[in-house]
Amino acid sequence: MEKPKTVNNSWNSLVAWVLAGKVRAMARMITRVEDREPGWKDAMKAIYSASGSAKVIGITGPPGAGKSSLTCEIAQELVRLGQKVGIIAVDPTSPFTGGSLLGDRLRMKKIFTTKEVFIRSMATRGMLGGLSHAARDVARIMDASGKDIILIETVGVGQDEIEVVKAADLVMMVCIPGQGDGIQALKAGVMEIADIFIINKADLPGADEVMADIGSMLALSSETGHPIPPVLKTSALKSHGIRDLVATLLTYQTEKNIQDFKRENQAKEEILSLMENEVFRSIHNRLEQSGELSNAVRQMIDKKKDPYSIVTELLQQLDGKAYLFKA
Ligand SMILES: Nc1nc2c(ncn2[C@@H]2O[C@H](COP(=O)(O)OP(=O)(O)OP(=O)(O)O)[C@@H](O)[C@H]2O)c(=O)[nH]1
Ligand SMILES: [Mg+2]
Repeated sequence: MEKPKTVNNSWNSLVAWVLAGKVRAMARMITRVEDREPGWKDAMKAIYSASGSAKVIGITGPPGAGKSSLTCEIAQELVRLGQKVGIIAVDPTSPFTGGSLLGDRLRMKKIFTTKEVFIRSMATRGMLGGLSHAARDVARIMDASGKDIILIETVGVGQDEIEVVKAADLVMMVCIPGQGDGIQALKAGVMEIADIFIINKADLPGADEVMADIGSMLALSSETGHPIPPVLKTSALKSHGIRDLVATLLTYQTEKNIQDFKRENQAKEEILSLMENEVFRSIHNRLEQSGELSNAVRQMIDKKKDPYSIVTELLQQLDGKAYLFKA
């Protein structure tokens, strides 16, 4: 069990600097929270009330659709409008971590060195407590540190990505001309979470066809009573359509009942996943320290016991706390 504690000194000053909007402190706090350094939870508690005002935008779409390029363009436009921007790139191979972007190093450098924009990359694997949780923590730290808009760029459109963008207030789905069958593939699970559709690379042929495909697909789903999300064309390469897109992002209001529903689900998921991590960690530590885990492993390897009985017995020994795990 963790003993109750106040935020220790090194956390104390760090938290104060984060709340004062200091970039280095923000970076440091993110790392320490990601590493689950002792006291991380108290530090998160301490910043919680200062968070909640930033708009978190998830940017998802198939690999190579131009998510990073668009993120860069959007960030620049937001800065032009006086907004403070945080970017979370959930992708180890993201151009933000070393690749080239539109072959335009200068522009990238410009955004890297703008003090209004803070960019943070996050590996897709091995985040303690899960990816969605990690992204949420990072966004919350940026938020408390005074960022107005937080852009989360994911890689691909798989289950992990859906998890990540679930932490967002608004989800932008980036599509491209020639995606054809891809649009069909998007249907599964992703369509429901997208609030805005972008057809990027509209400088290439076929943009109108994709727009029509998406339009008809959305018209079908609107029969279920959902409002039809806006569909916009952009070219990150030529900086076309970016102003309209940003204006839409800034003014977009999810319908009140959908927003409430989303918030409730997000809160519920956050509480449950924190709980899951904590309960598991505490039981794991306990079994490890008491030697029960290694005993059990031995018994299983020696075929003296099966894993099912082992788990049932271990749970029964947990001071009556086994009820936590009943179905
Ligand atoms: N023609 C054209 N090319 C673009 C546009 N936007 C991005 N690209 C190019 O598309 C390629 C992929 O761009 P990225 O921004 O890295 O795409 P991404 O979706 O972030 O890619 P991953 O993160 O790898 O999934 C690059 O070669 C870009 O130069 C656009 O509007 N038009
Ligand atoms: Mg990218």
